[in-house]
Amino acid sequence: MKSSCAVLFVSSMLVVAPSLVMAHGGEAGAAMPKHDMKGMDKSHRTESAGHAAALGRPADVGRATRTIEVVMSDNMRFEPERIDIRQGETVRFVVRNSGNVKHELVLGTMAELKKHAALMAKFPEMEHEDPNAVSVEPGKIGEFAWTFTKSGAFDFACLVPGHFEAGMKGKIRVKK
Ligand SMILES: [Cu+2]
Repeated sequence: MKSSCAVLFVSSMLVVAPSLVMAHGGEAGAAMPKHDMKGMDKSHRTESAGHAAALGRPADVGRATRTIEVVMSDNMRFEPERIDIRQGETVRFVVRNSGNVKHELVLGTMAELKKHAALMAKFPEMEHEDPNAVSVEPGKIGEFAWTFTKSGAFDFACLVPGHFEAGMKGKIRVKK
């Protein structure tokens, strides 16, 4: 109860803050960087929903027809690096971080992942809340489910700054 009140308070502050800034023209300069960052994050999220469309759609873990375990390690590799999926399958990804630093698994196309990695380099603190991604702390397990509605070759990667560049990526093949 207490925490949901806090969340409500914070989100209403976020809604109110920009109009306060507008009202006090003199403060607009100081508030600008934060406002820009918010706009940035928002457009980034919209874009991520676009990633989702290229591969399929988010699903409830409980509706998964198949579970795939993926291990992420500090040698900047996913195990397995190649995943074969049949079109229409709903997959529950159980993602374990066996390393000592945070890793994440983000589904997308290579072009989108590269663009996203560049954004992460600029905003290292950016957290993923997107349904096509999971961030996992060291020693922990995260999961999400995804329905692969389209056939084709797709990709996944860890977009923690430097990891993608070090080769932390894998391939997904969705067969008809
Ligand atoms: Cu990583």
